[in-house]
Amino acid sequence: MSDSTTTLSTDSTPAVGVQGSPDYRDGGLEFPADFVFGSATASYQIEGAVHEDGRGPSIWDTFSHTPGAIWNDDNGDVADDHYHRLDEDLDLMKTLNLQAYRFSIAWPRIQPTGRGPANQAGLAFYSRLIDGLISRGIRPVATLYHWDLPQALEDEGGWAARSTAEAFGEYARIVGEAFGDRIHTWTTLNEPWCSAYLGYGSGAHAPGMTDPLKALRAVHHLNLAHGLAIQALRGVVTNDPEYSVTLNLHVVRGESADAADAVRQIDALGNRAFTGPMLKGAYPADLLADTAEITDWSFVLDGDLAIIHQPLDVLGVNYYSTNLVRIWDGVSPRQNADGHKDVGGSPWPGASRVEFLVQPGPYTEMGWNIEPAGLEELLLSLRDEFPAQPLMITENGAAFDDSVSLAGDVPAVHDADRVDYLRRHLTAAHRALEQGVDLRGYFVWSLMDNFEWGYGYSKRFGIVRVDYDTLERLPKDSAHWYAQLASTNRLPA
Ligand code: GCO
Repeated sequence: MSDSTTTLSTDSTPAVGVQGSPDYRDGGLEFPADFVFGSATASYQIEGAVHEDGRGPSIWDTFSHTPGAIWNDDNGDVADDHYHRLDEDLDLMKTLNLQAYRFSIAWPRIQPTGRGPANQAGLAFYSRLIDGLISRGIRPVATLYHWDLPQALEDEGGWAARSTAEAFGEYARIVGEAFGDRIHTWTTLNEPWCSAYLGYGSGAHAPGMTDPLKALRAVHHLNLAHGLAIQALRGVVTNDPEYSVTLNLHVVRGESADAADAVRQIDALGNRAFTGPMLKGAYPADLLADTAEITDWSFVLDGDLAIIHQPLDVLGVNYYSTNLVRIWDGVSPRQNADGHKDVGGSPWPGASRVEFLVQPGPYTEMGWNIEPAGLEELLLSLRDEFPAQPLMITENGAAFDDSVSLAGDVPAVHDADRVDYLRRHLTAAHRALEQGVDLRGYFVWSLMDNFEWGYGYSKRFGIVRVDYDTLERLPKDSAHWYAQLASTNRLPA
């Protein structure tokens, strides 16, 4: 990995000035008094109750019930049963001293077919959640879309169709009218990269398609949906909320200086396809050129870029690990270690000459390399490219093969590897702060073990364990560690 070229944009500078312990295991670091510590979840991953109170089916219901699509044929029918355990989970958040909670609203609970009047029972559930957070002093951070598209909209073309973006604007208006007096931060989309490229390109996520043109159309319609949603929210809310979007930006490193073009292509598809229109009002020219054999992008209509280019109070950044790429020689077996479940299709339309190399460990249970320096590098490169843009880490965390220890008086989960992962990434975040990055907070993924998409319940990301037989919650050592951090703003020694 010497000579590594960097991340996010071809003109950004590699991270410099790394200080303190080289392994990022600093302790005792103080975070600013207004730095927010929270945790994150997503509706389909935790709620269950998929047939209740008028909820319509989503693409994840359909996909997870497709034999072979999910490990062990797991599905989210029950998940963590959060829908029925809302009060218990709110109390749990309070005992963990969380200052903010990032949750997502299931569109099919609000509009069962993605169109038409609001389902009052669906609104009532999230209203209880929001009020329960506020009464416990926890800031509500609401994501409008964490991948559970109403199936009826998929049947009309899903994100490959412009009409889905237009429907999303209307959904945002309904939710804004209902909760626009109480939400602290609105996040339009979670990781549109995954919705577009895993959903319509690789087929690893719902709706499970492998069509490069649809994937690129989805990129644009998700971007458009983001802009339409912010416009709709701004028109109806009555408090003074913050607006954001959450992106899974890719830290792309080249195997050698010769790999610069591979880095550039993945940076274009993975990062600038979203930051370009959202933060600069234009698609990058190299992205359009790289994908010219697939599409001429004529689905981008006059006026769309102005809609998408909305000022954001905060840019949400999800970070887990890095990517290492080079140009494939076309002869040796092509490596494909981009960290995503390989089900046949490619999540990188137009980048068939790029290969993703296996990186040095250690790894989490997802097989993702643990690289806290990548988080520091990402934050610095964002600062360099978008100096005026405040940032928030909206997801960071790790799956490990936890086990319950019955050795003490009470059962416990001694997840030292997760505590170490969190400490190292929070050290990286702190180093970025010291170098002038306007970083506002950190949300650990996840509050509790949950349905990890294509991997079902096999990967445990929670700081709270969920026993999937009894649905009991058990805070792991990492939860106690994080609770101390959240109450003191200081990394425990
Ligand atoms: C994502 C999603 C989460 C995942 C988490 C671990 O980032 O993919 O936001 O829903 O569960 O990232 O893969």
